[in-house]
Amino acid sequence: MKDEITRDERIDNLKGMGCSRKRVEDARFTQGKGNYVDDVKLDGMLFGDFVRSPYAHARITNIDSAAALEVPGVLAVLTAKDLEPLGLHWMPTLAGDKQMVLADGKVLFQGQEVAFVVAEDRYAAADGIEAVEVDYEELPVIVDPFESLKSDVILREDTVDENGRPTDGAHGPRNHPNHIFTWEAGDKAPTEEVLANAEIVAEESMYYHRTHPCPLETCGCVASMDKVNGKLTLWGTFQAPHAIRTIVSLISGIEEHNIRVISPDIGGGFGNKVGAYPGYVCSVVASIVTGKPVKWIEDRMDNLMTTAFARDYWMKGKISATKEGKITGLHCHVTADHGGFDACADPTKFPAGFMNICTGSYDIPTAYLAVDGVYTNKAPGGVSYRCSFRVTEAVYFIERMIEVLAIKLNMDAAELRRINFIKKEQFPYKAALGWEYDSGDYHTAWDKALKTVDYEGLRAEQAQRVEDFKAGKTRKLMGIGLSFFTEIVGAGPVKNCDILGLGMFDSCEIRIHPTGSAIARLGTISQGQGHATTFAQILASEIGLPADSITIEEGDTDTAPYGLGTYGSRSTPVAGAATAMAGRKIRAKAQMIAAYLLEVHDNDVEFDVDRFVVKGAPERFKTMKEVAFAAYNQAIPGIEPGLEAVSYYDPPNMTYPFGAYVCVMDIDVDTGVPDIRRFYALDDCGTRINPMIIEGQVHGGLTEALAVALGQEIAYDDMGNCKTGTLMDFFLPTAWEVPNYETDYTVTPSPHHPIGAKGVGESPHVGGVPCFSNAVQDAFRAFGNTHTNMPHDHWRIWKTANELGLHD
Ligand code: MCN
Ligand code: CUM
Repeated sequence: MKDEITRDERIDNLKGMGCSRKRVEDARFTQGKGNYVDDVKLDGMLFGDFVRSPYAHARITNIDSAAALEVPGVLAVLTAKDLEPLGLHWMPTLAGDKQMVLADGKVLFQGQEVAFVVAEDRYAAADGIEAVEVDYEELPVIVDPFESLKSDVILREDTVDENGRPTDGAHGPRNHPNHIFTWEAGDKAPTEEVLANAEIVAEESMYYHRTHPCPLETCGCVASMDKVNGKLTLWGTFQAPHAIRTIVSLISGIEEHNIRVISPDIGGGFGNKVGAYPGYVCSVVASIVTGKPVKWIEDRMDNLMTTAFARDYWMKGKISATKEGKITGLHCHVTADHGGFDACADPTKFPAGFMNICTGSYDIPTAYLAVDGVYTNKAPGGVSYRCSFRVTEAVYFIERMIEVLAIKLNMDAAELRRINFIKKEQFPYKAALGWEYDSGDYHTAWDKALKTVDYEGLRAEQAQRVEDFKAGKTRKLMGIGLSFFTEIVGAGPVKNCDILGLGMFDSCEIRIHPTGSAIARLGTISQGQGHATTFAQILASEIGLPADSITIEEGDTDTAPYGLGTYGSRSTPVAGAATAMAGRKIRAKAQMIAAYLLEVHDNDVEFDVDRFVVKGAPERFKTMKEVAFAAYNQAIPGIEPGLEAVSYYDPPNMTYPFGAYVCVMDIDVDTGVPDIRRFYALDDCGTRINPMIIEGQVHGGLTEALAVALGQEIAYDDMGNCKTGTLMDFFLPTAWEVPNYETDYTVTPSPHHPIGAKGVGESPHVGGVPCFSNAVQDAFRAFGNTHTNMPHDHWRIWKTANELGLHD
């Protein structure tokens, strides 16, 4: 048979890996046809909402629901007393702590859930909330973690024995009632020795402020208990639907096969939707009690004030080097403010996430890290916002320490990085704090970045600007922000990563239909990342059917294979690998079918783009489409009918994407307003599946990085009032603040991933925050600045200028 199209055209037709395939999900999103949780509307559906505490720390002496129950449309008011007999007034957190579902005698943060009002609609529920009378007795409030560790005030009475002494926590002994854990990595004594004897030591303390991902869609769910057949269906904004099913089963006692969890379209997750929230539990209970579906959807204030915050890390570092700038040691201590409950969502063995990647991209022989988790009167959470499990904090820390060291050495910060990078030939590289970096080529990326932006030229311009400023010719300073980051994504090997005992593998199941199209289901769930587009591309390349003929489905636990969900940029490293492996199983069977059809031995055919070809006889082939039909149409001796495969993939290691970012900024010293003139981002995420989607991820992550670095904060006053609970006070950047981003790449494939891909979703945020921050700090370097804390809003920048005497 003669080919009607060329091989290149056949490759193009697949829209496989490497193609900037347009996002298949956008047709419905841009036309208002998405199906979000709040779009789920069921017959007789009720609405539940919370009475929340106005106080950050108070004892509850009485709750009177009588008046609320008189409000037209209000059907029930649940309090901790109602949940207690069911054992549901507290729930386990993903961090091994427990959390009140509804206030059990006291509240620990402003906005804490006190009672759940169930009504016929949202308006009646709101009226009901107003009518619930709660008597509070105020208690002393602690919002500072350092104060907390010194205080006599015991925040969590459930964590002390009868003498008020702290009982052991999930991560070992605790040294104070308000202390949660100490977590260490590396070698303490040798590191201290290196630091004590070093030629140069730079020290700095920095605060990575509390922030919040603030997804467009807030958290919510619809619980529907079908009492006739005993099935509970739970629609929700879940980043990990299977894990939620297992947790709901464990805490409710409903058998897991009777629970169906569905994550429909999700309007952004960013880590905010990983954890389990009281709203889920209360909705389920309310549905069981009333026998009707119950919806709970946060409003913006609920979301900002009470669900998973990010960061709140106080980091103290020491870094040592030779006079020539070769780094010899790193010491880091973190005081981690976890709020009222430790509701972080890290793998079990990592209470401070992967903070021990804080040696960064540098060959640092000796290092030590200790993290102390602390309770305060703030909202719980901790792991969210494009963080890769605290990698954001780690990278901010090391990229600031490098700048501080450069100042101390009076050295160029780009050069200091270059001479300390882990070299290409050192990979796989075993870092001092335990990780084995799978691959990297940092020098190539760095040189490319610096060359593209004309780094030397920029420094010359900056020096001239300083002269001009001193001569009174300008009031604008110029900052050059550098950052080089290494991420650790793809949790993770089951041997060291689990959540609540569930190993962090992931999965893909593929069914090929007779006519040569397919459906693949995964254990992950897209929240905007475009999985339906990109996973089909992986498969197209693996099995030779066009991506346009492959449906990707995620998020329904009744149909999708068990997986641990989407966060920590793990979908590509783990589920993407499962997809490739399942595709290869399909191909292996298809090869046997093709060989049978071509009447040759299995080994005499080989796969080529979209077909199996007889070796040495390219005119003899069977296309994948033909093979698919044969799988259902012919009785092939020794081969079962059908063409399906499933893969559960346990990655041998994480993947280590990296990147080189440069930000050029002009700062008006009199107004404190920064003007981002240029932002260059080079990312290396290994094999690139869809360059356009990667670029979109980078644009989004950088914009969120800009937000965090330049103004966004969840701030509290001394009484524990959240000062930033609305979008009036919480900075969300718009097109107005966002610069044009230049993106670039290098490709260093992961050696252990079946297609060499590494994750990318969080990289731009992880690398972007220090880059923006370094740009601000660098503008003031010539005037004696070493470090100021984020967020660098106009006021704080102005204040820095003022303190440096630039307004005199
Ligand atoms: N990709 C690719 N080639 C690679 C790596 C990734 O084409 N080498 C594509 C993937 O196929 C996928 C996207 O890039 O379509 C992101 O993939 P990955 O890096 O594996 O990250 P996840 O899919 O696991 O997404 C999670 C990550 C996290 S943890 C946060 S937080 C975040 C982020 O994604 N939340 C997001 N990006 C987000 N983007 C949107 N729009 N919405 C969110 O909530
Ligand atoms: Cu840590 S934010 Mo993302 O992992 O969903």
